[in-house]
Amino acid sequence: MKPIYILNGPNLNRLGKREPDIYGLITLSEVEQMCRDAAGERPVEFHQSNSEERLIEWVHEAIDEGAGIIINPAAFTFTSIALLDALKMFKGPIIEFHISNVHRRESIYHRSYVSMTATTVMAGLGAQGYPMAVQALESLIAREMR
Ligand code: DHK
Repeated sequence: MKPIYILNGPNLNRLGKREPDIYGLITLSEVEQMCRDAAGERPVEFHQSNSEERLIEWVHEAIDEGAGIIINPAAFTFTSIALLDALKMFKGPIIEFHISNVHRRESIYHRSYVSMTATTVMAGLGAQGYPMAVQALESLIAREMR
């Protein structure tokens, strides 16, 4: 069974300590465990980096190895055409995930490059939304939706 890739962008390594009024108190390692539990027998590649290059390299790996991608690109959502170009090459379903409802925040968080290729967007569910994204991704994979 091909793995799913769960990729997290800049500053998410500080989850649990970072602006808890916006991002909550759950840590990224707790998020990882919730995702692995939700994935069941489906292998999971769970990664975080503050580097755009590293995130793009994991997308390239997913292009060759992965069944689906959940990506919280964080600030790169609104800045990176390079990340968009990498995701465009992925043939499986892509869920763009945001812990907060970016559309209810400052205008710098309103125009997403990733949404130009993502299959769907989940935002505002909090960190508890990650395992829901895993279930949604499994359904998209089963329906071969891109
Ligand atoms: C996380 C970030 O770091 C911000 O740059 C985004 C996103 C929102 C989140 O809600 O998960 O805008």
